[in-house]
Amino acid sequence: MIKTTICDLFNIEYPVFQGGMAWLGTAELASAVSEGGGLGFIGAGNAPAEWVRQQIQNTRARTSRPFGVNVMLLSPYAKEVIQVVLEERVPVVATGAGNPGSWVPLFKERGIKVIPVVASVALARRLEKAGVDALVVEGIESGGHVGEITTLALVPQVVDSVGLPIVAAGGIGDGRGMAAALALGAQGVQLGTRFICCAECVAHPHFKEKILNARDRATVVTGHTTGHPVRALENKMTRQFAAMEKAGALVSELEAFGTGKLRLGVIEGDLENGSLMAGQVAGLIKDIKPARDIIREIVAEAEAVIRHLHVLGLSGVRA
Ligand code: TUI
Repeated sequence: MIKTTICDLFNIEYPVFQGGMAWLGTAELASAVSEGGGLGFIGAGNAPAEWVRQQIQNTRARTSRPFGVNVMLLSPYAKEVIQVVLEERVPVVATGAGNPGSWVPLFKERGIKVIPVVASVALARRLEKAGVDALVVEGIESGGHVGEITTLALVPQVVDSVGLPIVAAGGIGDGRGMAAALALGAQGVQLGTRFICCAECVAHPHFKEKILNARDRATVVTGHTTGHPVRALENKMTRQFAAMEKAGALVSELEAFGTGKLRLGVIEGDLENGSLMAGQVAGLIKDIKPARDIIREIVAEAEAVIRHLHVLGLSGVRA
């Protein structure tokens, strides 16, 4: 079985993380992934701090294994969510959509592991100096808020720029993707879209089905004019958003239009009017199964790929 420094650092069996998805990274999913030997994350998204506390307590009731909370730094509740993470002494904190640098000492003082998500070498370098434990390096293939660089190009550039363990994210949906990430110098992978299609995920069944039926070009990125581009499955909502942007809508108008749309899509299952954030690997996903089986299958497939490359004398894996 693939073991890397990520397993030792986070006290987990397999170096497979679940992305902390807003609305979907609940106690059900996070505990299932952690129980399956990976690292599950509660996705704080724009949720109030007390919702996050409840999810932390529910996760603890379901698993004694390590888990994390992903703090979305654009959230109006980010400060209060961080307070809850500190009070509850969650084992791991991840962050998205911003620079968590000033918070790092507070987490470290309480023995909380810090693994921010970055989409650039510059932020990776800054956060290494701030004392984080590891980095999730996320490419533009991912769902939700995206950077500008592909995983294939970004991961090796960050690997060459910092001395921290790296978890690759964006565009990884199976064991071939995991093997590729390890070949680029990452020591682990984070998957979001693949875990939407797992039995324990609270996503609406119609949303899961839409992912199963998706093709390679099913997603689009909107929101460049807001400064916060977002990848989602193309639908009426993304077409309306794009039309508003083209017509020169104000950021405040776009934000007002977007409010509540993620829940409408992924929880209520309104496939036309809701936002269906998902990554480019949507077209790769063909079944729904328990998180434990997804993790085992990905790791076993990655091992088979790496063995095959060794047989061919082609392996460049630095695990
Ligand atoms: O954060 C994510 N993915 C997300 S957050 C989210 S909720 C949301 N909804 C609407 C609009 C925006 C967000 C849905 N999906 N991934 C991690 C990630 N972080 N990707 C890119 C970044 C990032 C981008 C710029 C991190 C830092 C950054 O710059 C910070 C700085 O100060 O340099």
